[in-house]
Amino acid sequence: MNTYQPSQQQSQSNSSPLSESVLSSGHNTLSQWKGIKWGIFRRILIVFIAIGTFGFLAWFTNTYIYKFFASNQTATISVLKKEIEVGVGEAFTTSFTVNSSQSEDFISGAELILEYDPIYLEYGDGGSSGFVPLENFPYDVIYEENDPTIGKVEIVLVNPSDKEYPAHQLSFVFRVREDLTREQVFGLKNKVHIYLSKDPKFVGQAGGNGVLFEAPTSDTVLSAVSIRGETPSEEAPLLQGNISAKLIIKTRFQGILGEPVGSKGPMMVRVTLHGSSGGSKTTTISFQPGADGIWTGEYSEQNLSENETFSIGLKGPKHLAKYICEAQPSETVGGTYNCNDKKIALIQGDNNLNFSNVILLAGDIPVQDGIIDAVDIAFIRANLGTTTSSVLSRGDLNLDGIVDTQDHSLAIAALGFKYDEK
Ligand SMILES: [Ca+2]
Ligand SMILES: [Ca+2]
Repeated sequence: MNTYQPSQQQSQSNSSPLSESVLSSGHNTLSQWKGIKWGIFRRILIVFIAIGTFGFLAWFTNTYIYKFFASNQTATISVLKKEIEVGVGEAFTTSFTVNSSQSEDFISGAELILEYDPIYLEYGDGGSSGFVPLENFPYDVIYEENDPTIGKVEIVLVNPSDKEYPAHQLSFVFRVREDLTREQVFGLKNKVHIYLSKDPKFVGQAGGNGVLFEAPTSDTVLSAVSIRGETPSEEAPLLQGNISAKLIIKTRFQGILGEPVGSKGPMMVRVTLHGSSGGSKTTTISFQPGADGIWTGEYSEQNLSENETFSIGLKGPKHLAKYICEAQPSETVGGTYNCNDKKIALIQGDNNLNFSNVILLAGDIPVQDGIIDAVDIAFIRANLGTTTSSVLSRGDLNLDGIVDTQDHSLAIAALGFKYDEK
């Protein structure tokens, strides 16, 4: 390093009024003052060099070294369920996972655009946001702008947790427009697509350092949606005979242990008789609550054949469908009863069918689609603490007059079974 030494001449020509007054007091004092002045200058110089060096290093590291070590990662998109079939007015979720190329990468934010056909589809299910928060993949919605005239959603998500996941699931709810005419549905020859627009941005970290993800450079089809024009086909009929059976069915619903506090009214349950001949018949029956948590529904069925035995399917208003093959079934663990036979013989007159030792799992809330999924869970989560009747009619699973964490826990518990029995 060059050491700067001021010459005698320079010092003299640069002498200030202050140094002149010192000069008059004698030569010894003058050289002392010069020494002090040079000391101060040297310290300032060192500080400046230090600041400059550190600043340069920080800039250099940030510009070159950092990017060299934290080279860009590739973010791949996997679509969870591309083919979707829904009816008019029905909601569905479209989901995908973002996988980073290294398992220890942590995706901390995403900025993406979804595109859909606004003639057939709506973003969201009537709520303010269409983003479906999932417990294991926490993201906060920072920005969400939906343009329903062109079918375009811009959304910015930030992961507030510091957990590292090898893949991140992102789910969004859409709905088939309720005002679709039959002509529009039948005129629809092709499926309706939802796209993740090209070049979505993902940012993240790996081992504490920033990582930039290279995302797909073309549009990705997230969902290919078929819209059902009509209700499912007619059931095949039961065998005809001359038995008039009165069915007295007792059942229990998951989470309801006694007399309901909130809605005391009947629970409307779809009861399906499946005959051994392959025919079936579905009737919606009202079930009345009892103080012991057992609900009873009664109805009569005419013209049954003595040559036929049955299984009985029950589908509660917020519940997964359950099939029962015997008059007095039981299970040791709620939700595990399972059967394939048709062993119930119905006789003339009263038939006591005590299904109360088999539980009907709760969680497929209205509008029901035969599955407990993110749409059901998200509705309950979004309405925790709510007591308004419109929300209770959908989300209050244990009928205690409030949608709260108990309902959430019930739905989560039933999530392990997830689907209607078929
Ligand atoms: Ca559902
Ligand atoms: Ca409740």
